[in-house]
Amino acid sequence: MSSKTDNVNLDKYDEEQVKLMQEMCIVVNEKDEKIGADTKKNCHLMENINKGLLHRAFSVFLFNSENKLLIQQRANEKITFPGLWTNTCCSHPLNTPLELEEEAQIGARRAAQRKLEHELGIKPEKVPLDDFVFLTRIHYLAPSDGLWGEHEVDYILFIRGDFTFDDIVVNKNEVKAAEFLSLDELRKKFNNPGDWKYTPWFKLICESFLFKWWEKLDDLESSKDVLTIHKL
Ligand code: DMA
Ligand code: MN
Repeated sequence: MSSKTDNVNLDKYDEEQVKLMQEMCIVVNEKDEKIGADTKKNCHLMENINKGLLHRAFSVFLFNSENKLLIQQRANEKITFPGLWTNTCCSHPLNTPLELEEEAQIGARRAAQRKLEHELGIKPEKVPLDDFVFLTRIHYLAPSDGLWGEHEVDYILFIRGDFTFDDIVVNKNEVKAAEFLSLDELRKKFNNPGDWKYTPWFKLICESFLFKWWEKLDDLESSKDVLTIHKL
């Protein structure tokens, strides 16, 4: 598929975030089979998304030993969905041999480990690849501001451990704030958001799966659905 980019000017955006728009994402079909690769920029332009361009992504949900979920507020520097509250960490496996590897979702796990360190300073040793529990994949489309949006097959990865704020060094270019919330606290925040706004994928995942998975954190095996790609 051809995608267009040349007439989109990135001058008004944060320089570091503009550089990251050159990353190469994995372009997939609705069955999550690789059909190509394209820049992060092209993959997130609504003009291309509206023509069907779809890419692979991951969403990490990190829980501490009290079963509290680490959530983050995206930095204002982010080009897509700035300032919104969302799950622990999201990004894309890149079009590299290590992150393309599909056996046991190892590529998505490697990308998750890489971005937890980049966004939140969480050391890779603290998040071994085998500790991520792959729940399922969701396919969704969400516009950000007209120009930009998301259209992804998103690998949902849970990880549990004795995480505290001592493990976290926030990258201010990526993350504005971070908080550990219990299931009840997040439910309350959802019903009574005040000035909090949420990313569309976090809302979709909360409404469809998160709350019921969270209630069964000690039995994640029974929530796994590794074959289905849920269209939300
Ligand atoms: C993209 O997240 C992935 C999902 C699941 C929405 P992102 O915009 O935070 O990606 P990145 O951190 O690479 O900018
Ligand atoms: Mn994306």
